[in-house]
Amino acid sequence: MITVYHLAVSQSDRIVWMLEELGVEYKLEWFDRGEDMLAPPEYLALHPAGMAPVVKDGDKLLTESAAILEYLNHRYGGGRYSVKPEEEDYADYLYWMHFNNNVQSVFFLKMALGGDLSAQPDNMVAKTAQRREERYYAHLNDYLEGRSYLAGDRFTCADIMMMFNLTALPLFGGRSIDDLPNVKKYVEGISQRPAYQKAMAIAGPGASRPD
Ligand SMILES: N[C@@H](CCC(=O)N[C@@H](CS)C(=O)NCC(=O)O)C(=O)O
Repeated sequence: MITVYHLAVSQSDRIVWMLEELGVEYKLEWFDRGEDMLAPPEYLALHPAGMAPVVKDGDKLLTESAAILEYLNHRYGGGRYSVKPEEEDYADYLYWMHFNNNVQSVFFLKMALGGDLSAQPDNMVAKTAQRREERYYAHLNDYLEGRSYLAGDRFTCADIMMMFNLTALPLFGGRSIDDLPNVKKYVEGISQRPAYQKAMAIAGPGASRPD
């Protein structure tokens, strides 16, 4: 049995979503953040990395959401939500799987700098973060023109990696997508997936600890 150690609210909602897409049985263990908004000591005790998501499959503990998605998809889904090296969209798949790192690093810089990057024109770090934020999101919006998915014309793990950034980060001061029509349309389309809706009801930003 797979156990998902879910920290609320966190990127571990991606893992619940993947498992719902795959129709694989799992157990969810719920952890609330401490008053400092960080993972509590019980969560840190699960794994040396101490970061959500943490997943257990048999005796194996896994962290890093992109790695866990690939693991689950290949082990339990025959790899159907990945793109193979010989397929045309392989490079796009890899690129968008890793794009998460860019968006997350800009988000944390923005938080560390007080949330308004434009207010600090003489701060080189704020300038860099602002330029990166604008360019990354503009690039995503341009790329999504006429597309429903990130890698080719089918749903993949890259879409699972992306959605948290577009839907959850704005709730905590991350860049809004309201002025990005292609991104908004993409989010609306992916949000229709029954597995997404079920996963968000269980472990998304609006979910609460099960009884
Ligand atoms: N690259 C990691 C990022 C994990 C991460 O940043 N997790 C955050 C939650 S979204 C966390 O554990 N925060 C609580 C803490 O650091 O105490 C992944 O994709 O799994």
